[in-house]
Formats: sequence, C-alpha cells, structure tokens
Amino acid sequence: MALLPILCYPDPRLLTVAKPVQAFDVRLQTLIADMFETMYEAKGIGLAATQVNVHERLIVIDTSEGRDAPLVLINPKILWASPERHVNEEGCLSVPGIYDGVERHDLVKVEALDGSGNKHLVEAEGLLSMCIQHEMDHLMGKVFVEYLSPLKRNRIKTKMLKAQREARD
Ligand code: K1U
Ligand code: ZN
Repeated sequence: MALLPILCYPDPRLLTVAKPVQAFDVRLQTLIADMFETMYEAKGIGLAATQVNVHERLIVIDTSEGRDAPLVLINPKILWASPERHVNEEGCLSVPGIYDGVERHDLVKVEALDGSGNKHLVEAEGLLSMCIQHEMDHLMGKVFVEYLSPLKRNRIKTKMLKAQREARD
C-alpha cells in the first residue's frame, strides 16, 4: 500500500469533473487500498479520488468512532435528498486548517457500486450524510469553500497560497 499526495486548494486539478469508473480490476483495488491508507493517515473521514489527482467517480469514507467501518462508493448517484437542510461545520483535507459552515440536505439516499462492482443503497444521516455530499461535490470539481462568500474564499485562497509558498521555500 502507499500514501498518496493530496491536492491542496486552489490547485486547478481540484476543478476536474470525474468520469465513471469502468474497470473493476487490480488497479482499482490498489487505488481503493491506497486511498483508505491516505485518508486514515490524514485523520479524515472521507476522501474523493479527485483529491489524489485521479479523476474517476470513487469515494472512500469512514465516519465510525473506531475507524473500522470502511465504505466505498463507486459511481455514486443521489436517488433522494430530504428537503430539510441544515448548516454544519465542515473541513477538507485539501484545505487544511479551514473550517466553516455549509448547508447540506439532512438525509440522502445514494446508490453506488462497491469495490467488486456490486450495487448497494446507502441511507445516510448526520455526519455520513454531510460527508457523502461533500465527497460527491469533489467528484464534480467543487470544493466546500465555493459555498462561502467571495470575501472568505479569497482570504482562504491567499492563506493557502502563502502556506504552500512557505512550505516550498
Ligand atoms: O473530503 C475531505 O477533504 C475529507 C473531509 C470530509 C468531511 C469532513 C467534515 C464534514 C464533511 C466532510 C474530512 O475528513 S476533513 C477532516 C476533519 O477535520 C473532520 C473530521 C471529522 C469530522 C469533521 C471534520
Ligand atoms: Zn474535501
């Protein structure tokens, strides 16, 4: 297994719209294992393939306390989202150190394939629901800061670029 580098905002590759996964082969199994290792090491609860510069519709998630309930969503589709929405604080491994409120559907029903290509239905609430919506945004090339005001987003962009410059020099 391997740790994968995570793209940092405002890297333009985070804007890429992912394509459906086509082949359930050894390459995909390795990518899934590497994404879980990367997510657990970064202490995240989710990771979209977009964030590791792979532009295919693949998400890994584990919102459990024990970090022992891995969930793989391939080619996910939202079948239903509750009209009720609430604002909750979110973070993002691609925007380290930044947390802000984002409005999301309370409940979602999602159809997806697992690592073997079998279809499954996930009914999500709470943190899992937020995480699925956040990761599905990544697959569409959307980072959570796009929900914030232009003023906040520009401040975050400046802060991230400064941190990246300092880490390089
Ligand atoms: O996609 C990512 O960057 C992962 C992201 C997922 C996420 C966190 C919070 C709300 C929605 C989606 C993270 O895991 S950020 C890590 C983090 O700081 C965190 C972990 C648990 C709860 C809240 C934040
Ligand atoms: Zn994110």
